[in-house]
Amino acid sequence: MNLSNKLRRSREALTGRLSQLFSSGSIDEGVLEEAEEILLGSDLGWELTEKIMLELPGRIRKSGQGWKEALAGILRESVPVRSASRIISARPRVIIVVGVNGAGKTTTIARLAAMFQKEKSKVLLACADTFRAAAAEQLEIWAEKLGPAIITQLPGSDPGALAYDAVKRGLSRDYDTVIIDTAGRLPNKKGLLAELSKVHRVCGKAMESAPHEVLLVLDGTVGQNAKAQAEQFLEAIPITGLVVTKLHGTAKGGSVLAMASQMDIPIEYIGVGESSDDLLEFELDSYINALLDIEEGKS
Ligand SMILES: Nc1nc2c(ncn2[C@@H]2O[C@H](COP(=O)(O)OP(=O)(O)OP(=O)(O)O)[C@@H](O)[C@H]2O)c(=O)[nH]1
Ligand SMILES: [Mg+2]
Repeated sequence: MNLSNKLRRSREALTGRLSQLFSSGSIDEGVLEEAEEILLGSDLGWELTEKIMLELPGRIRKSGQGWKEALAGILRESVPVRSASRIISARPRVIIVVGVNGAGKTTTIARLAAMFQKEKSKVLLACADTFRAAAAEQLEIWAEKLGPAIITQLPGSDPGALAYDAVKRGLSRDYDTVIIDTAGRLPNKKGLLAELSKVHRVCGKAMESAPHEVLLVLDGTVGQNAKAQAEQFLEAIPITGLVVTKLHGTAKGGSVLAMASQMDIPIEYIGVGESSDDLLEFELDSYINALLDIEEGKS
């Protein structure tokens, strides 16, 4: 299934409604007001929506472009392309995955493992969520299904020690990639941030250059709250990339573009469904095209 189909709900909410709105050919005040509502409803955010509302009428009138091409043009010019800083040469490449509980960390890790294994990478998973009893079990089920090795610890044990062991094992047993799952919730936020900061620090003790990446997983349906969430995690751990999940099944797919324009951190992957191959590398142009139902190559 292509990206446009995966983003069906967002595409219909945005493009379907805008098509209807602009079909009369007139762009009076009433039409513009409704267009603004539709853009905000798809979670593009105030900033981006304001910019679009300022530029869209003029572009349509002056250039004779259709609304869709005009809107795609504004989005392409307004949303910066940030490229991921992946240190793929490190061996093992150590990736810590963080995010609030339920954001999709464990699911994302399973999908990343599947993706890396397809590229012939030898993957070790580590569950540093020792707070929630079922966390290790959940990752173990994925590991069993997909094949990567896994290390876990009993609930209540030190997540830092586990991260250290994982990186050391990655080094001694020739793993290409070590992915560390972390807790999303502890009794208090301060405790969680201190724990993440420690996991980060001990990776560096086990291997000087580690961790090579820290991915923050954000639920795509939280919309405007994503930036505040990222800022909280940044207090504890230097995030290198974002993963936005659950975009399949939400009409708020515009949030990805809002995040991409508001945050300095690149969006690296998007989660668009339930199966293990539903994690895609994020590519801005393809995303805009899919959301606006523009055929690839025609933009
Ligand atoms: N539709 C959809 N569901 C997803 C996606 N990613 C995760 N989910 C679902 O979201 C729920 C939570 O995902 P987890 O991966 O367990 O989240 P987590 O961040 O590890 O949660 P904690 O371990 O509790 O902190 C599960 O039911 C997943 O199936 C996605 O891209 N699309
Ligand atoms: Mg989890």
